[in-house]
Amino acid sequence: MRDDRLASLGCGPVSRRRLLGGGLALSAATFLPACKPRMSGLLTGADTHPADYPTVKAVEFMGRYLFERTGGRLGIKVYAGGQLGSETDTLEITSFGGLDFNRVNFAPLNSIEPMTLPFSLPFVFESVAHMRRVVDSAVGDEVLATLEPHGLIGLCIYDSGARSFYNTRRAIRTPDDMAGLKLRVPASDLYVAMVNALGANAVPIPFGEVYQSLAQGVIDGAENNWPSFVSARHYEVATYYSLTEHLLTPEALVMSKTSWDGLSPDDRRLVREAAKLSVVEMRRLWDQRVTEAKATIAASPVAVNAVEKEPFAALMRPVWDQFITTPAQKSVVERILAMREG
Ligand code: BDP
Repeated sequence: MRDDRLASLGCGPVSRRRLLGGGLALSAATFLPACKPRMSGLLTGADTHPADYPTVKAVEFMGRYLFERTGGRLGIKVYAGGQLGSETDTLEITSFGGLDFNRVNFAPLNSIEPMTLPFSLPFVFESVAHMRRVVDSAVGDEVLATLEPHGLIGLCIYDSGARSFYNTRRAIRTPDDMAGLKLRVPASDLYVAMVNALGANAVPIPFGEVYQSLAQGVIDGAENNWPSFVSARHYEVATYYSLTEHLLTPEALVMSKTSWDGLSPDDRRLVREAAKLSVVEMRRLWDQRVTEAKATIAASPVAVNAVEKEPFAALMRPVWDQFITTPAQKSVVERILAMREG
């Protein structure tokens, strides 16, 4: 992250060595912010998506709610478009208190907390309705609560539709069509294993670098939902979108525990209330956005093809056993499956 942006967040750069010297284990960032807690005023948020994306709009909705309810004492400024860095980097910054809110996919949370893995399993959710039922149940709250020891307060869960494969080379109809393709995945070992299990080569790259990597031929494709495929302009270069719909992994809105601890009990209740209401707003915006994205693709040169999902599911199934190993994870998976209709 650029120093002037950190400064605007009230942060000064601290060297990695100083932090490590202080006994902290860091992975990605060389410089991390040392920030004053902001218990009131304009709270900050990060999102990898552009300013008009439903997740950004939902958090801004939350900010307006807080602003109105506190007579202007609290508000949220969302730094959209990945301007503060990749989700992995901004999560680290959030857990150290350099950002107040962060909206991320569950994928980067997989490497932080194993209890987030059940939501990222291929074909675990049978439909959007099933995913919503699960995240609205106690399971959603329990999984969010597992983030607290990592310095993150899980506030709510947003939709992310179904992820499908797209690429620059050919329509994917059967797993054989995946052979040898270099496919971008988010920073999650589960995604790497899942894509490699299909015979492709998984390449973990931050979301913000995918367009360029596709355009330069560094990768052949990626996988994502309709709205991301369109808003990140990946469809301009990857003209085959194959409806594998292998993941219905949702998104999480988290708050820095440092910032949370600085709030009064009343403000905490208000933040939770605002987050809950933002889910309703997000789903409304999301459903609209999916319809718009499909229309954009229908009017573009992209070839969309249906896929028989069973052979993909069968090859991906072993990753369930590879990544779901503890009784607590198994119990979450069982509860997810028990909420299926079919
Ligand atoms: C999108 C998610 C975003 C992720 C991105 C990805 O909304 O949070 O960063 O996928 O693939 O669907 O990295």
